[in-house]
This record gives sequence, structure tokens and C-alpha cells, in this order.
Amino acid sequence: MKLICLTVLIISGATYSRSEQYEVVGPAGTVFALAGEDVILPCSVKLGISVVDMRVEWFRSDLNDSELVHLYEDHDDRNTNQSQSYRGRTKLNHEELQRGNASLKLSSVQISDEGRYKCFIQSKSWSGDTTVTFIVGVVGRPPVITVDGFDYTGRLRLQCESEGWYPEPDLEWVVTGGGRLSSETAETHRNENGFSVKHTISIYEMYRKIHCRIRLKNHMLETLIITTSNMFQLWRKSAIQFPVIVVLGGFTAVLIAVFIHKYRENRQLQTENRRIHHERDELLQSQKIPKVITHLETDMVNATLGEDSNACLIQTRHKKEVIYDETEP
Ligand SMILES: *[C@@H]1O[C@H](CO)[C@@H](O)[C@H](O)[C@H]1NC(C)=O
Ligand SMILES: *[C@@H]1O[C@H](CO)[C@@H](O)[C@H](O)[C@H]1NC(C)=O
Ligand SMILES: *[C@@H]1O[C@H](CO)[C@@H](O)[C@H](O)[C@H]1NC(C)=O
Ligand SMILES: CC(=O)N[C@H]1CO[C@H](CO)[C@@H](O)[C@@H]1O
Repeated sequence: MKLICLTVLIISGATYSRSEQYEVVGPAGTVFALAGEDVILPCSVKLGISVVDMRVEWFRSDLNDSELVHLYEDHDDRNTNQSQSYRGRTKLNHEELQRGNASLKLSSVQISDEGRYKCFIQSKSWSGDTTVTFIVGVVGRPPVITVDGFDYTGRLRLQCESEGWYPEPDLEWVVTGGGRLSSETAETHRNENGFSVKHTISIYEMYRKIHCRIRLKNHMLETLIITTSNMFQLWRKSAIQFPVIVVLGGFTAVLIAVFIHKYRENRQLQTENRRIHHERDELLQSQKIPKVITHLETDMVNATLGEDSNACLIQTRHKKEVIYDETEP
């Protein structure tokens, strides 16, 4: 009897200490995977106690109607009520369950998989859970470096940009065989295609090879630009020539302005001239004008032929007057 009591005590004591130490643990930090990859969402029971006889339930804890991701119960997977979006993409390693490992393998990760997951483990006498935060990354386009001319101190301005990243990536400028250079300006925008980044930097001639690197976790895309001393020499030449060019340019501008002004004046004169000609032609076409001319000619003939030229002139004036009177409306 004593022995039995002792055994009962030991068993209950052991059970008590066990339920204290049954603890479900998740990953140390957030879990990250790129869209399209497979991922393992870690979840296990401390001390490696088998969970084969237990119930293991994985579900989304951040959605209002908590979606069932995977269910293991009565020694098998029971996924009739599994959320449609996880169909055929989840797997619990049954051998690992013996070692208290209830990690879930999720295949071909989608962007919509990002969120918080709960791993809930339940036995007849005990239950516990852990939450796993999962982030789905997208690698964007390779960075593009644009040469944006020189600033007034002769530094070459460079711009590096890339789009389509998720979450926000890190951009850095690195000199080959040297250290990092800090960006002068940095812009980040977010739209439906993810994050786009744009950084600028101004570099001196001594930096020959500059890399623009964009990192997302342990993924990286980079572009290299190699500058030649010719570029910088070109700038120095143009820096010296610049004042001369400005003066010459100004002078040329004045000349062109004068020319244009003259040209316009000329055009106006020509138009006026044409208008006068046109008006004259119109007048000539009316009947009375030829009369004037005829009479005048006659008068002139008379003036040269006439013996008394004074009389003739008087007559001429007189005739002219008469004719002009006729033309008046
Ligand atoms: C859950 O519901 C609340 C209000 O009922 C809403 O504000 C929230 O956006 C919802 N969350 C999701 C993930 O649907
Ligand atoms: C699925 O859901 C229905 C209704 O909630 C429930 O009766 C059934 O037991 C569930 N199936 C499993 C395998 O859990
Ligand atoms: C748990 O199982 C998964 C496979 O489902 C494996 O990748 C992982 O390494 C296991 N974890 C431990 C701690 O053994
Ligand atoms: C054509 C014409 O008008 N001729 C005149 C020239 O002058 C004489 C008088 O000097 C006139 O008689 C003519 O009629």
C-alpha cells in the first residue's frame, strides 16, 4: 500500500512538472521568404516531447475569420476545412512530430501568405501555442545608374534607381576596393508594385568604379559604373571655356535679335508696298483713271508742241481739275 501511494505521488509529481515545462516555441524573429520559394514556419515543443498523439493546428491569427492553414488530429492530417488559399501547399513532417517538431512547410509562397500564424498544440491534459510572423519579399528590378552631369565643383552627379521591391530594400553606394559612400538624396515611394528607391551622389575623380547595391535580407542586385578621367578632363575644359561661351553666346543672341527685328521691318514694308500696288491696280481698272492719263498725255503733247506754252500749261491744269472732279464719288 505504501509503495502504491509513493508511485502515485511520483507520477503526479512528474505530470505536474511536465505541464510546467511543456512550452511551444517559435522562431527567434520574423520568418522571411521570397515569393515563389518554399518556407518552413518553425514551431516545436520544448524538451522534444513527441506530439504524435496530440492535435496540431496552424491558422492565421491576423485575419478576422481565422483561416485554417493546417490541421493534424488523431494521427493524421485533417484538411477538409483548410482555407482554399493553402490547398496543397502545406506539409507537416510526421517523423519530426515524434521529436516535438511541429514546423509547417509552406510551398510556393504567395504575397497573400504574409501575416501572423498561430501554431496551437493540444493534448488531453495540456495545450500551448506560439505565433510566427511571416514576411514575403519580392526582389525588384536591377538598379539603373544615370549620369546627371557635373556640379559646379567638378563632381560627377550619379543617380541610382530601382523599383518593384517588397518590403523596402536598402540602397548603398560602394567604391570598388573601398568603403561605402553616403547618398546625398534618398527617395522611397510605394505603389501597387512595391517600393521604388532613388538615391543620388556626387563623386570626385578618384573614385573610378562605383557600385549601386540594393539589398533585401540576403538578396542583392547591383550595377557598376566606371568613370574615365576623360570625362573629368572634358568638364575642366568646358569649365574654362564656359565664360567665353557665355560672352560669345550673348553677342550672338544680340545679333540674332537685331536681324530678326530688321527682317520683320522689311516684311512689313514689303506688305505695305504690295498693298499699295494692289490698290493702284484696282484703281487702274476703274474707267476714269485712263482718261486722266490720256488727257494728261495729250496736254503734255500740246505743251511741248504748242507755241504759247504758258497758255497750254494753264489749260492742262484746268483739264486735270475737271477730271478729278469727275472721279469724285
Ligand atoms: C477586422 O475587422 C475590423 C473591424 O471589424 C477591421 O477594422 C479590420 O480591418 C479587419 N481586419 C482584417 C484583416 O480584415
Ligand atoms: C469542418 O467543419 C465542420 C463544420 O464546422 C465540422 O463539423 C467538421 O468536423 C470539420 N472537419 C474537420 C476535419 O475538422
Ligand atoms: C523541424 O522540421 C523541419 C521539417 O518539417 C525541419 O526543416 C527543421 O529543421 C526541424 N527543426 C528542428 C529543430 O529539428
Ligand atoms: C488733242 C488736243 O487737245 N489738242 C489741242 C491742242 O491745242 C490746240 C490749241 O492750242 C487745240 O485746239 C487742240 O484741240
